[in-house]
Amino acid sequence: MFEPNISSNLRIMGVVNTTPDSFSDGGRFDSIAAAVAAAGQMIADGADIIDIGGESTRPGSRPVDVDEELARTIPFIEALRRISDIPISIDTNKPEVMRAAVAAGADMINSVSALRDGDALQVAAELDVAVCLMHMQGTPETMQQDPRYDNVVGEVMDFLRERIDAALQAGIARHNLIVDPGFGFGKTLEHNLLLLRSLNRFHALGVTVLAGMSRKGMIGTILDKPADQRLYGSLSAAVIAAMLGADIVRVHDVAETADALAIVKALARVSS
Ligand code: 9MG
Repeated sequence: MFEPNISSNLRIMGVVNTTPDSFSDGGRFDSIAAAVAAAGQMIADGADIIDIGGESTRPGSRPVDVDEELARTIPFIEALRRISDIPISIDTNKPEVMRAAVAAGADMINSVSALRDGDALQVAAELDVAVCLMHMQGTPETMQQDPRYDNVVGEVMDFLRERIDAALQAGIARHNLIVDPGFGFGKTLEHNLLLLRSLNRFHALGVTVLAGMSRKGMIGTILDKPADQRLYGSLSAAVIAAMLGADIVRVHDVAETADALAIVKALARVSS
């Protein structure tokens, strides 16, 4: 019999990107105002964390330089911090951006390279904030070209175990660690589905578990629909992840996800 394993601390992370294609407008000031408005709406809709990124990690995307990433994210973090005390996550791999973001008011680092860049491990330890370590095979530019695994769940878990050990060795507290299998980051549809089926196994790693599938290619491939028509598929994926013990779901559609997860939370309140 299937028994759900619902987190007692299930949270929604709302995604706000500050890449130029995210907000079409005339200039930097307008885009900050638009991003703050988008984040404010997410907070009103039930977000528990806001994730802010200044470098796209979509398949095929190219890296941006540090000054550009700082210019896109730091004024936004400062502006959001002025209007809300919501936990803010900075989606970056760059140690300089991590430092500046935390100084501007961020509470968490979301590293899709699992702190493998430069002295990111040491910087994260020094900053003493929550850190998400995500699995990715390859880099965003090339990762979807021919991803291969012999045993995707085992290999992703081994990688995350190794990164947890590296983080602990660097002095990052275990209570600050979050792991994420990295749906869509160097994975075929089958790899993603195998990871989703096995999500409850990731709790054996002994830290918080985050899952992000919102609007991703895995949903688009199953439904044969473009990104703007993946809401119901994304909600289904969020509910499955929550039933399999995800503690944090990273999503674009906060209001709809909050309703979907309210049903999951109701289920957690009754025992079998
Ligand atoms: C930045 N980003 C895009 N997708 C993501 C995912 O699935 N997890 C995390 N932690 N970050 C992501």
